[in-house]
Amino acid sequence: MSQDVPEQVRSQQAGLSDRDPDLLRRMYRMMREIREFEHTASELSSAGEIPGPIHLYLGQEAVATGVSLALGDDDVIASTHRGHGHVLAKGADIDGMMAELAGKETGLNSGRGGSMHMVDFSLGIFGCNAIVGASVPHAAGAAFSSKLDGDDRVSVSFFGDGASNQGVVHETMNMAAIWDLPVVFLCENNQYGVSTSQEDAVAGDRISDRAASYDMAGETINGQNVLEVYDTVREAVETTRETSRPRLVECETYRYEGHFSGEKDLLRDRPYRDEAEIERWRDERDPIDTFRQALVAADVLDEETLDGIDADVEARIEDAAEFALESDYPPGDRAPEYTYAEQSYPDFPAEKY
Ligand SMILES: Cc1ncc(C[n+]2csc(CCOP(=O)(O)OP(=O)(O)O)c2C)c(N)n1
Repeated sequence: MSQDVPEQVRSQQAGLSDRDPDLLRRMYRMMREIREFEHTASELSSAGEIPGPIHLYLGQEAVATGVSLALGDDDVIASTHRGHGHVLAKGADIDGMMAELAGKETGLNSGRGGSMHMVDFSLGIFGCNAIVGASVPHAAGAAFSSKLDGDDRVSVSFFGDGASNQGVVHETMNMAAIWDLPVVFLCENNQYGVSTSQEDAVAGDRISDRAASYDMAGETINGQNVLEVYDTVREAVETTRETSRPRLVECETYRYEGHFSGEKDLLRDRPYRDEAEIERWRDERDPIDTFRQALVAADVLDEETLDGIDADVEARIEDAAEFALESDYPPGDRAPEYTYAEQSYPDFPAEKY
């Protein structure tokens, strides 16, 4: 391998030809789908077609992709305010997601939830969440229920570097360790919590070091390398499934866009991070570009095939946007529907718990 090949490409190229080509194709396609979905969502948001703010996942595609492909269909995820990528990768309907963002009746949650409240229990998607850190107890709760039910589902909670400082995260890790819950705590360290650098907000060198306090394994990996995320999380999930011991995985990643869709207007001339820093991550460590270069260099997929996937993905997301725009809003008098529960857990097997 030439010394001119950037490290981020070289590390992904090693051993590529021994891997399942179908899995590699799925990884590439999934990352492209997330990126295209987010670009389109951003355009729709700027055009006023999406009510409320959205938090884009651009730059972090390798994490959602690597994690989801390492999970079984029945495994559970609990997501954050930056959840589109997680939900898409776990298999949610793309049309339904786009329509949900636009607040339409055809949306994944009938347009009542929007960007930060997408849920699909049938796919093990236990919801995105606007409360920072809340995905962590939710995933642990799902893991507790798996344990009581005696099934072998593992739950994954996505949370950020900012959330890693929340009390509820630490309480939950402690409880998960005491109760032997099958949960993987998946920290996406994208370097910032709103405008605060994790360097200024997180004590210690690594968030994963905190795992030791809760008697569980913890590691920090390169979240821009989809193969590394997949391998690490697969191993973590399978060990957790076998032992019912929780684990902590920290993925180092980066968000390209602002904290939320309205950030530019809010900040004006007071940036909290350097443009050069953003460019460096984009140029040297982009998860999709570097993976593509590695696939081509290793002769696993050629440019033409990859261009074909790109075109296919673009058409699919365009269709989803059209579907969302052409769908109807719920009629005003039906807006409160699904907002309040009409009955509570009629089938709840109280005697079991
Ligand atoms: C309990 C709580 N505190 C504060 C907020 C406001 N808030 C929304 S997102 C965010 C930063 C979260 O940072 P991080 O966990 O690193 O996730 P990222 O946005 O980087 O994906 C904050 C403070 C909130 N929504 N909930």
